[in-house]
Amino acid sequence: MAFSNYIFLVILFSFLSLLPSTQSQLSTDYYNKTCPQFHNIMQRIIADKQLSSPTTAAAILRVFFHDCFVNGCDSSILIASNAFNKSELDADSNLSLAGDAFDLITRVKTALELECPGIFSCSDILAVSTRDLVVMVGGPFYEVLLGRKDSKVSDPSIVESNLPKSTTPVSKLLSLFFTKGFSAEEMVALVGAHTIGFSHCKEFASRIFNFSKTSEYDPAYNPVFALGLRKLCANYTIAPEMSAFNDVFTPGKFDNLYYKNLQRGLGLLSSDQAMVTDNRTKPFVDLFAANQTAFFDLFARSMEKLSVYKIKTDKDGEVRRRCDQFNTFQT
Ligand code: HEM
Ligand SMILES: *[C@@H]1O[C@H](CO)[C@@H](O)[C@H](O)[C@H]1NC(C)=O
Ligand SMILES: *[C@@H]1O[C@H](CO)[C@@H](O)[C@H](O)[C@H]1NC(C)=O
Ligand SMILES: *[C@@H]1O[C@H](CO)[C@@H](O)[C@H](O)[C@H]1NC(C)=O
Ligand SMILES: *[C@@H]1O[C@H](CO)[C@@H](O)[C@H](O)[C@H]1NC(C)=O
Ligand SMILES: *[C@@H]1O[C@H](CO)[C@@H](O)[C@H](O)[C@H]1NC(C)=O
Ligand SMILES: *[C@@H]1O[C@H](CO)[C@@H](O)[C@H](O)[C@H]1NC(C)=O
Ligand SMILES: CC(=O)N[C@H]1CO[C@H](CO)[C@@H](O)[C@@H]1O
Repeated sequence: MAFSNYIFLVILFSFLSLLPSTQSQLSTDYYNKTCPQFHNIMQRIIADKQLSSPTTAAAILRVFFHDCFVNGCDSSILIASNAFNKSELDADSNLSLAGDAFDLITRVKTALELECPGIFSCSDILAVSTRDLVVMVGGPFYEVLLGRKDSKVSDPSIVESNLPKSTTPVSKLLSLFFTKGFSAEEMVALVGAHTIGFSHCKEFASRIFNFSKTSEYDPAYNPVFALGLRKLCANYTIAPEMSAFNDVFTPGKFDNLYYKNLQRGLGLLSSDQAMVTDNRTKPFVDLFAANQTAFFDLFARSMEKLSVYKIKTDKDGEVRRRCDQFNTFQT
């Protein structure tokens, strides 16, 4: 009797350890006892930062996306390279991730370390800051579950294959998002993040200069828009910081104009514009262009999903003391 109970327990325990424990450990109350003031502290710093640097919201939204898509939302993107090791930040695709995002995380982390040392993970800071800034610029609210741990690795060699490029064709974009469990509709909603922020000229230069034998610029562009971009980017090879807004009409506001732009040939990147031509993505572009509520609902749900993608738990993570370094390398 005792023996069979023992067997039963052993079986039960080995069964439990097979369950995906990652998500069940997250909760909105995770820091209620250990760091109850965290949200007040964060909100003050986030609001100050966004008001003084209005590019912060877009910067952090993109950094969050890049963090999550490369082996999960675990702050591996925040690790700085050192003389011995390269980190994700060294990979080509990270080129031009805006410094405002990293600055904000450092400020929040410093304040939270004073309030509740060693408690609050950088991954949770990144997830909550992203949500708060999306809301601040007019986007939808969504719940962010808490309790992520920070990664102990940051590998530049896996960045390239996990992130989309402006030149990636729709089929490849779809398969990239499918592999990570996102549908075509969710992909189109997430890319709606391009309703804020900007892109450097080099990301769309091939669409506006020497496009083909018969056309100087991509005929998918609205001609007036294309000529404006050609002027703006005329010197981009000697002034690589030259950039254009992703949403030409309301670049600082989170709304559905991005999708209306695509319908009028005002999609900045080739990957943007292609979504309105491909019949697997076009229905969703049309839906979100016609109905902002539908866009906001789906964006919020997709961000909730993205925010828990491949998160780390106790075994494979830690709470970093500094967001840009693993604890092992800190003095
Ligand atoms: C189809 C997939 C996507 C492609 C090909 C793509 C590509 C790009 C490129 C090339 C830039 C310009 C970077 C620069 O020049 O500095 C950019 C900017 C941006 N991307 Fe994406 N992206 C995609 C999906 C997403 C998703 C899913 C999000 C977030 C949920 C996102 C958020 C942003 C933001 C906010 C910016 C502006 C950054 C800033 O102003 O600092 N993107 N994207
Ligand atoms: C945790 O704190 C939040 C915000 O103060 C509150 O809304 C929630 O009810 C708390 N949860 C628990 C279990 O105490
Ligand atoms: C470099 O990375 C390797 C593998 O992740 C790690 O074992 C090593 O300790 C790291 N060294 C430094 C100085 O960061
Ligand atoms: C376009 O191509 C021509 C000939 O190949 C070249 O002389 C010119 O510099 C190119 N223009 C741009 C903007 O790259
Ligand atoms: C490009 O450079 C030329 C020469 O330096 C300058 O006259 C012109 O104003 C610049 N154009 C733009 C759009 O920056
Ligand atoms: C898209 O178009 C292709 C070819 O025109 C067709 O074979 C396919 O069934 C269409 N797919 C959808 C989802 O409409
Ligand atoms: C817009 O989308 C929302 C959410 O999906 C839906 O409830 C609403 O009926 C739609 N409005 C119109 C005018 O179709
Ligand atoms: C923000 C940041 O550190 N970005 C880095 C991305 O990678 C390039 C190298 O390809 C670095 O030069 C950037 O500093």
